[in-house]
Amino acid sequence: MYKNCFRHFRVTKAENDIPRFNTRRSLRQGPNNRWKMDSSNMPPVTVEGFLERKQQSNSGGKRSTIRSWKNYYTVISGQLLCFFKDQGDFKDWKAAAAPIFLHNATCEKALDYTKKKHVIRLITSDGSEFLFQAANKESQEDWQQKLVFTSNLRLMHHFHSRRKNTNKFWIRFVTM
Ligand code: I3P
Repeated sequence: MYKNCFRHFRVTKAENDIPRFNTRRSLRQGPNNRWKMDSSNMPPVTVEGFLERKQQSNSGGKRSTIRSWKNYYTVISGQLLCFFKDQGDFKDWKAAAAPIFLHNATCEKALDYTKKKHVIRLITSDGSEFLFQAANKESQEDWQQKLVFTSNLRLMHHFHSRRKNTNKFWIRFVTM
């Protein structure tokens, strides 16, 4: 069943270029392009803190046109990597960018990227590539470890379905 769901998920992302995995109740795009999440429905947070982020490529490995570094209060919640303006917005679960689905992503230290220190490269299962800069070596280790661990987890915390007559898909979080 999970295999089937995952295939649907990949099709959606290919169609839209960016991951749009709203949860029906727990994640909605609110005013000002904010992603409003319902904390009561979100899975546990394993790491949080500020990271600089740069998107190198979109889904399918297509070069990203928005290439500047942005600072986000970044959180791993379940198998999602979520982005907030600051800690206050995180408390309200008002996300500043679409979350990244970590299942089957690859993550390594970006040793070939020499312009900044403590940079991690994340490539998602649909071929999107992101660079993340941590504040120091310890933080880089911590984030990398948790990103790798989370990416390698079986698809078990999410359930998603397609609504009739729309192209929208949802992932619902289920407690297992
Ligand atoms: C980008 C910005 C990034 C830079 C990127 C630029 O310009 O300067 O910092 O990446 O270079 O396109 P803008 O802010 O106008 O979008 P690096 O820091 O990695 O050099 P790139 O296009 O070579 O990735």
